Amino acid sequence: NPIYKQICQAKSEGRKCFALLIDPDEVSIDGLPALAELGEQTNVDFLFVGGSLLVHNTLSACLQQLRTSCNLPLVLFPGSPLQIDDNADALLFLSLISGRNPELLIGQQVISAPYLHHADLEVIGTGYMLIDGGAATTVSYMSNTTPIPADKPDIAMATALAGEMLGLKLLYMDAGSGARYPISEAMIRRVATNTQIPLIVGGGIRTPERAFQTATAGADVIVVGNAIENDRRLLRAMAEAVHAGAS
Ligand code: 1GP
Repeated sequence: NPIYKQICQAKSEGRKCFALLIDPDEVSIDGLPALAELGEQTNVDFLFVGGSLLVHNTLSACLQQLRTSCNLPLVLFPGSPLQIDDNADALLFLSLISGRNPELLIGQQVISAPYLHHADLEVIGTGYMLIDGGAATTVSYMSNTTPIPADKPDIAMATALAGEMLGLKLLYMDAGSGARYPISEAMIRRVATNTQIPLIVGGGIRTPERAFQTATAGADVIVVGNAIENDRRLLRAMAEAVHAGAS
């Protein structure tokens, strides 16, 4: 079942999805089978895989290890066009619509499109929006863009609407990995109530309560990375909180 269809189906049934973000730089390959197994036991919906740099060049090994250890859908969340690998099921084809850096709006997509054309991957066009998370996180440095101010829900809403009108299939609002403040409920609600396509939200979500609030404010897919890297025991409560959410 294609990933995009799964996300849309869950949305139409009012079911919230939980995505665990795995940064290949932050995990040991040997530890992945246990994490994947725990992910299945706790009803994680998707494994997102990607990172800003991939300094250890372990993306392929990481995906292969996950593939052999579990049946969870593997979705690439690429930090660069070098992170294309058809050991995954799908790829979020990101355009950084919150920024004004043409390379990340269309330039890198032009470079990667011919490769993706021949790759065995479901490609999902995604409007990626960086929201200020209160710290100069890696992603705003790497992208050379200014994030949307956290207290300007109307800018987020207008940006999301533009992405939807351009025909993008998903929206991903990200406060950046390890953000000090996750995205406010007010901003999520403003975007969710004004758009129809599925909304992914992540960045700085550290507690099950926050995950629940994020879902209830209108996010369809809630992404958590750091908090689980720091404490795997949080995974069950996080996934349960997301699945209990409704909007
Ligand atoms: C980052 O949205 C993801 O791109 C997840 O962020 O690692 O802070 O959970 P965290």
